[in-house]
Amino acid sequence: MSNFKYLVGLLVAPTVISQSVIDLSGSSWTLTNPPYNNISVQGSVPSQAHLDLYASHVITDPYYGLNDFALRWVANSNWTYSTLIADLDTSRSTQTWLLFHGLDTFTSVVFCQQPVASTNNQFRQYHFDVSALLSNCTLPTLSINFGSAPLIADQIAVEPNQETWPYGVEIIYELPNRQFIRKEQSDFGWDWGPAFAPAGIWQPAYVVQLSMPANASSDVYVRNSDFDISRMGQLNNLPPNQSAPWLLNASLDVLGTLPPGAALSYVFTNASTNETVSSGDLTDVTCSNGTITGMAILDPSIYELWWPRGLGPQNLYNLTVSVVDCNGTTLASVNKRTGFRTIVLNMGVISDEQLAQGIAPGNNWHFEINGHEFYAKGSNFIPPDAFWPRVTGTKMQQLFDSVTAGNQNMLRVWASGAYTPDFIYDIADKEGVLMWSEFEFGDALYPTDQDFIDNVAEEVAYNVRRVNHHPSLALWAGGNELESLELQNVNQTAPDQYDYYLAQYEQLFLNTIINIVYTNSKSISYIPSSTTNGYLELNFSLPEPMIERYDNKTPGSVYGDTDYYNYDSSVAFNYSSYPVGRFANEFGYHSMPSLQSWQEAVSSEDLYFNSTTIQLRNHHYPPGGLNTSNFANTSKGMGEMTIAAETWYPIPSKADSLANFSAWCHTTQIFQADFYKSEIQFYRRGSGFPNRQLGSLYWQLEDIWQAPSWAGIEYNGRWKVLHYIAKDIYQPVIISPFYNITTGDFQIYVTSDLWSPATGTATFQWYQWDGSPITNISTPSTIFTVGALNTTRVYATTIVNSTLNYNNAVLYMNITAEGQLPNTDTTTTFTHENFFHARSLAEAEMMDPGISLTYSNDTENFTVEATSAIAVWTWLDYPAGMLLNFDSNGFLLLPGQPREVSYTLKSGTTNGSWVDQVTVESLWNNTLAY
Ligand code: BMA
Repeated sequence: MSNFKYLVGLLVAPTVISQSVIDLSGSSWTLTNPPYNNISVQGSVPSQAHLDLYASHVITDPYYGLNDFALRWVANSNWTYSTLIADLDTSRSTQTWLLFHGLDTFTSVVFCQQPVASTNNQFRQYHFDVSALLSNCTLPTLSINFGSAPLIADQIAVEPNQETWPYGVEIIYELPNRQFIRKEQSDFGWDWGPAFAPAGIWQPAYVVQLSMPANASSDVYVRNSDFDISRMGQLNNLPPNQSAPWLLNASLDVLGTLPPGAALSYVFTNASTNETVSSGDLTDVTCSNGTITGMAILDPSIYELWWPRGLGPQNLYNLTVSVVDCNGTTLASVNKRTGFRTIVLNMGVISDEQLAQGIAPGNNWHFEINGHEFYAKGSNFIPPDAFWPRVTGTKMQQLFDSVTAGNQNMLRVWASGAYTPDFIYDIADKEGVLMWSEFEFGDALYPTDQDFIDNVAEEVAYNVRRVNHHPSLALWAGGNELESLELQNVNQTAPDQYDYYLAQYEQLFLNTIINIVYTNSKSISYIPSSTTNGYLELNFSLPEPMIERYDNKTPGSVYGDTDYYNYDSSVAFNYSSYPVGRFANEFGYHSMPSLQSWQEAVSSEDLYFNSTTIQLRNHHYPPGGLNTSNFANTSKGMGEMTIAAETWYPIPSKADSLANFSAWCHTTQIFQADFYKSEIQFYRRGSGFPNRQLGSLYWQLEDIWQAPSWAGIEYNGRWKVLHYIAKDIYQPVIISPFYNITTGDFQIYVTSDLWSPATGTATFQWYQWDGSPITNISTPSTIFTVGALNTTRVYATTIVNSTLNYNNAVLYMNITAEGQLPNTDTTTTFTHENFFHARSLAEAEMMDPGISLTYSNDTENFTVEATSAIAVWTWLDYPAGMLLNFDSNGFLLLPGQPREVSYTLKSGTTNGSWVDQVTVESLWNNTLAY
């Protein structure tokens, strides 16, 4: 494939000739490894060296076996991508620019065999005027030399006067010193991923040639733009007036020279009908440093609001903003799809009105969409691949289909990957998934010398401007666990240096970054750190507008969001161990991927629970360096999964070693799902408790590769037990049990995140495992009304030994309720079921449920039925090599009550023969030794 050139014809006077944009994407590149140059293979753009070496069979699949370690040499090498730029006009009188949307990371750029520049930030857009070099060019070559990021990071770390931190502040996963460089932090390893530290032109690259006729200074090319739609008078982090007009601020960064008197115009079209909705000129136009900015006040009555999934429709508009010269000629246009909404993270003081409602004093910590509080249901998004260039739109659409099928309305885009590409935000806009987005800093403190700050400032401005128009953009956070973990680390290990490092933290996150966000966006809230107690004061007239609360808490008051991990599985279902905050932004426990996923990455002789390969692919706990013969850390994480499985479920011990491995993997997934469900229902119940809890985002949505992790979706898109269970417990109206093992106190609540009350009936029945009802405990049905975003108790008792044989008793509960989904005027019937057992299922007197599975060609659904006893954690499974999800899975079956299960086929099969390979099991199968 050759470089692709397109001409942008301008409909103007004959003196202006066309501009030319050459897209450097494709495979007309060569990849070599200086200084040895003993490797020379076809390279491509966008790509990274590992991917091109793999495509050329120089290396095997980086994800296979122990290649995480074996391919360290690739990260430790230098790589050069070079090409001859076809179609480059070397003769014409033009202004010529090289434009890179992403270089990963340390490069020197050489054009026409002459040095252009060097770069040191994966997240910046770079543009270089190479007009002068072109006038001297016989052979238009471009070569980009990438230095080894791990080696350069090590060199930067020992530069004179370089910053240091107390031991342990930088969490080292595999490769050290990531905090000195502006590259995806998890490229150096994380507790769920490998450490490939790839290098390459990972985003599109262009040559832009602008016409430069003698009398024309008016050819411009838009390289980036910022569209901000807010309510008039809106200030960041504060709830705006919902009846105010909309304010559009548009700002275009251009290559070329803006002519005197340049103006801006806009057109909104409805994105589904293409009809023009409004158009006009922007006012207050200013030009400075290659940026032209203007504004318009928009009549709110003509735009439909955008809502997250489940809360209303996702109305979208295409906005075209054009640069127009004084003759009325359009010089350049940029079109972006956007939407009208306000989204605010409200961290304001709890009001008297809220206090009167029974909400605990302190500060709020919840999101408001278009002025409405809502319950944020979702998970944390990590890089979907260690190599971004191979992340396709199809894969991301499938992932977001899983997110929305899973009843999630918000993802937290975690802070140590890469800034999300626009095509993913576009999917989120369309699907109605809010994206809490973060700057790429995590689990370390960072330097604050001027070069570092300046570099970060460019990165932040570019990315804030690039993505600001997406209605799915929900928040900017400075970084991951900086306040809750990093500053605490310093405080504990070196308290005398706390003020010094705190000042640096504030310089970066509460001075530099916040001001860039606030300058470029009025519509988005900011927090310096993902988990935070919020602010003490927000004052826009101060140079540092946000004064943080830190631990300045009043006893009895509730502040901030929570981050909770507890690997002592013995207390997993003890509600008193969970944090009581306003919002849960991280919590979780790791599990194994399925056998089908393992088989993609591990040879058959290594497919057993604690094989060397499996242990070394488990990075919880991370190796903490490059030593791969120390198994102490991974053993601890493997042990945690093992103990949890053994504590809470029958222990698989199958004669067939592969079946045993599969059963073990699956049991770790059941524990994970069980634990998350317990936490999610606790957090959701908090919506009606004094802490007024309004969010649950579990750790983590998806996997970066095939390995043990906190994910609910495996690397190939397959749902773990967790994703099914989260789907179930994220339904709008749920019933859930709460048991205090110490007192025997047992209560059942109905919780709703609808915006109006729902009314229904809750029923309960205790059964023995053989399916026969237990009648000596009274369980009358209850009629209930649950308020908007609230919870109500529908059952309370005390469970004591004398009334129940704990090990032969399971309580089944369900609800049917009528209510309205937000922004609809029709009544919907909501149903939900749940079950409870007071003791570990490891001790339960379970019986063979005799499960049958049939498939109907007419309905194209499966029917699953327990014929002889209760089945718990009923699990339908499907073969490797295809992707589907069932509409429900991991459920309880009462005997004689068949359940129809539909599915969504996503990829991998063209004929229906797979339906015969679908299997069904339940936890009972763990007791069988076949
Ligand atoms: C939190 C996250 C991640 C990490 C996860 C699991 O610390 O912010 O950094 O991967 O927990 O340990």
